[in-house]
Amino acid sequence: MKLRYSPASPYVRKVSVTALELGLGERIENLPTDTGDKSLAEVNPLGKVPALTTDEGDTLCESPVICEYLDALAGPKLYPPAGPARWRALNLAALADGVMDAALARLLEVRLRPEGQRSEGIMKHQKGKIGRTLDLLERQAAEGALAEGEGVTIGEVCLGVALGYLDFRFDADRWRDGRPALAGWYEGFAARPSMQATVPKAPTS
Ligand SMILES: N[C@@H](CCC(=O)N[C@@H](CS)C(=O)NCC(=O)O)C(=O)O
Repeated sequence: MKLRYSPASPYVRKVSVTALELGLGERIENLPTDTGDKSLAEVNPLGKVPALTTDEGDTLCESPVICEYLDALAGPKLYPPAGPARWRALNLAALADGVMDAALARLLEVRLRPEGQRSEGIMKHQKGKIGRTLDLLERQAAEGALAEGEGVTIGEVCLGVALGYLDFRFDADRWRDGRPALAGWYEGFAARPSMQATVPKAPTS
């Protein structure tokens, strides 16, 4: 399989962590890709990474689809069967994806607009989404609702990657302050080999 890849993208990291958790690391070739590349638009008309071309030659777009595909291929492991546990995992994944989306939107506001033209309102709006979501997850972590060890699901994978992205891009925000349970959970999750092998490298996207 071939993965359109950027080492700084949290969505790509989510796919890579998923693959490693499933023992699929060796089967995926990372193709470093600039999102402005014409060749990316040929496989994914949305022009986004990640995009995964399967051994059958089909290209899957969007990290939630790719992660579920990988789990179907080598699992099931990260997606619980139909029922409450599955909804919990998918909802956690959706919240964590929302944190990534808000963090990326905030970053792009800083990156793409010259100083003077940036919207403080948009940046505050995105920061608010992240803060409220992390407060909810702090309460869940304090209740022991976040899985560890062999019990982790796609929800925890997405959350771990989202928190790692905040460290990478918005370290100065100190998301751990006032959230000791979430910080404690993340410390354990970040030590997993799949996370250690995928630490974001270059501040380029
Ligand atoms: N919802 C998508 C988001 C992917 C995404 O936004 N990737 C960024 C890189 S972090 C990208 O390719 N941006 C280029 C663009 O939107 O044109 C997913 O989960 O895969």
